[in-house]
Amino acid sequence: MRHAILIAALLFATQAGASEVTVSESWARATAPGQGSGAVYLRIISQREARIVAVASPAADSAAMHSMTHDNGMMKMRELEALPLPAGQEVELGSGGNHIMLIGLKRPLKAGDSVPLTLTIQFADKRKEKVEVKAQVKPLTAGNNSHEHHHDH
Ligand SMILES: [Cu+2]
Repeated sequence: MRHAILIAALLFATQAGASEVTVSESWARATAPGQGSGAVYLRIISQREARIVAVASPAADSAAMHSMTHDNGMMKMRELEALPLPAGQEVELGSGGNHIMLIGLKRPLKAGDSVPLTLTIQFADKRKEKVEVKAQVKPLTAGNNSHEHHHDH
């Protein structure tokens, strides 16, 4: 059933021209044993003005968008209600900045696995679209090593 809906959505997207939302370079960093949360990074571009309003993953109890700022050498993460996607402009959820946090991982993220993720996109006309993403898990040493996550939940 879910597949039928997905195929219908894809056919519609093809008829409409091209998919309006494109995700690329999605990846997650492998987690250390005992680490309860993980971060996912990706690049996303929407042809029309939109916002990411929700994220979800079957790999974790919950998922959220976070922003990260450095304040006097202290790293602070804040949950984002929504992430704006200006029309035609690539937005990066990257290490060192905004990211998607998986909280309460059901099992550790292992290099070579992939993490399924659903992004809920809302366009300016209030119409919503779900975008399925499969983030590749890369070794712990990938990306910016100084980006450590300390979540106390
Ligand atoms: Cu975070």
